[in-house]
Amino acid sequence: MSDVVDIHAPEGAPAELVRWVTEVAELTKPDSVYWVTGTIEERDRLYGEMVESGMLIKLNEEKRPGCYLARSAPSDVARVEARTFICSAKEEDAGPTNNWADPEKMKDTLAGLFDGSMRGRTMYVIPFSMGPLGGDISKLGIEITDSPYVVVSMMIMTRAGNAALERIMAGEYWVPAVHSVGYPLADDQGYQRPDIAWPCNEEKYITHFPETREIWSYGSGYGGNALLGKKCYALRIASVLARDEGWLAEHMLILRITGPDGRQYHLTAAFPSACGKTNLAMLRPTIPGWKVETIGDDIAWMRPGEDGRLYAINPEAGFFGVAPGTSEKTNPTALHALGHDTIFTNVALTDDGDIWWEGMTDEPPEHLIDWQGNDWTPASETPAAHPNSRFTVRADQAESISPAWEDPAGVPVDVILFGGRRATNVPLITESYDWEAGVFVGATVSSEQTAAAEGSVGELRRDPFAMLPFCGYNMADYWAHWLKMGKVLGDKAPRIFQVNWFRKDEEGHFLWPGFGDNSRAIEWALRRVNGEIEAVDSINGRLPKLEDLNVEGLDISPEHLQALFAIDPQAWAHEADLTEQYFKQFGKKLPKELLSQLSAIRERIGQAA
Ligand code: O2Y
Ligand code: MN
Repeated sequence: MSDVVDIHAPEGAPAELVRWVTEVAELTKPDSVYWVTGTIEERDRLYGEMVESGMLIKLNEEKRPGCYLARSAPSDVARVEARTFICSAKEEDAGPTNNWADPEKMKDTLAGLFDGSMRGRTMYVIPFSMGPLGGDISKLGIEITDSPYVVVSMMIMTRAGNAALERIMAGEYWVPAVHSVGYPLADDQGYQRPDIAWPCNEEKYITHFPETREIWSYGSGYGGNALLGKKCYALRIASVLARDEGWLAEHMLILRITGPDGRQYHLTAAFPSACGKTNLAMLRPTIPGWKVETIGDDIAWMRPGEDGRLYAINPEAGFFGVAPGTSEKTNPTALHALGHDTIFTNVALTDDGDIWWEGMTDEPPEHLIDWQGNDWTPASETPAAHPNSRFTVRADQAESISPAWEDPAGVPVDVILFGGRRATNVPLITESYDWEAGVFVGATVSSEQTAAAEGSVGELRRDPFAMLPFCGYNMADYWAHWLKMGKVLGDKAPRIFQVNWFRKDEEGHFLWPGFGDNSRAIEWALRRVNGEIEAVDSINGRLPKLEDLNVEGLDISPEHLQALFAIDPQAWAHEADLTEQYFKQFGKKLPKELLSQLSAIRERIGQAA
């Protein structure tokens, strides 16, 4: 069998691009190479081919026009952090919070795995832009993949196709990313096997090379492992680019908020998984006169503008959101966005060709086909939809999308929020004293573990800047970069706040209703930015005077309100000890400013005790 593949390079393709695609094709040995152009006809042809092959199920065209359901292999249902590697030349540049692998050894391992990995398949070449095409903050990439599901998903999640290729042809910088599901349809002897609905490999490697700015992903067809524009590029590789070029690549949603007086504010917010980030990105405020629009739900790229302020873009073009729990009550905006042209992965199928997941309705349907293709009834012991089942949908299908969401210049950021899931200690909202204190909050943000599978229940799981699995270099160097950015921005820097929607009373009930009422805490932050109100100094920042938090129309007792903001110096002394311990792993790289912040907190604890 011949291993020579015609790569069908488009006319005018730069030599470097032709060489790279040729090298990947010679290694992976696909049957054919196809360059993705990004047209609707191309997308629909791919959908048709995937329905034909059994990889997608077409949903009821009357109920959900243009929608499809994919069911993954049970072993390929989420990002695989344990198989995610930062392959920097020096181990210390990956740092203690990343899996490090020697780049040369990893390249050898990958060469073995990718050798012939696309036999019998089409190799797709997807040029894409992260961020509006041609924008100052945007960047280009090319993903090579053997998965048509990845192609149609990248068409939703990025600006993919000829417009991006033209910019690459014109000589703009681009990041190379190679992906294979690792399920060739023939071996080196030419023996063939049939394809399956969700090809993947038990062995998985999600690898990043920060020095050469490359991504290689093997063995998974799912989400963040395979749609390489998202976590791999827009966070892990982009965080390295941002460090070197003086900007920020962050795991943050972006909102535009308009007050009753018409003034517009922009807010970015970092939250660890399972803290309601998508719901906040599509917030419907319960306080009259305020309007919230979505600019991004997951990632923000932020760069100082000519006026010295920090400008943010959403590098993505779509949402890859968790389906379970999305309902008319929790997030009507998301639910409405999913009415058409959406790919659903691992949700349940109704008898009339529609979709369902836990939490979508109060009562489940009487019969479903579950995410693994089995009959399901309310008596079944397993969930109908996988807990990490997803929707992939264009961002502009959300009715909350802001007219500014594709502004290539980005939006000027007024406020940065850091949130965790804390039952105790952390107040509903706290304003950091200054940028450095805010960086300390971002660096130490944590959630109490709720499931035994995550470790000891109640123990703090740190997720600094919600970047733990996404920072492409040493976390302590990343904090130093944030501190440096604070110096660059000076008095034009956004104000930093910490929020916690999850504080509980002694009986374990949530003290705060959350969802749309989170707008009340945000309103307080914006009034602070506006200089309208005073705040009260406390151990870890400034707290609202209770009369300044708008609780009109909210059923919350004065005791609960007090409890939401209660600060126990003893508990904070314990937190400070835990922080000191946590910082130790970063050794000499830990910025001294963070130790000074810890001392300042201890001093304030001493004064409060
Ligand atoms: O499991 C996956 O592959 C998806 S993870 C994900 C998807 C969208 C937005 N954020 C995340 C995340 O893990 O932060
Ligand atoms: Mn995320």
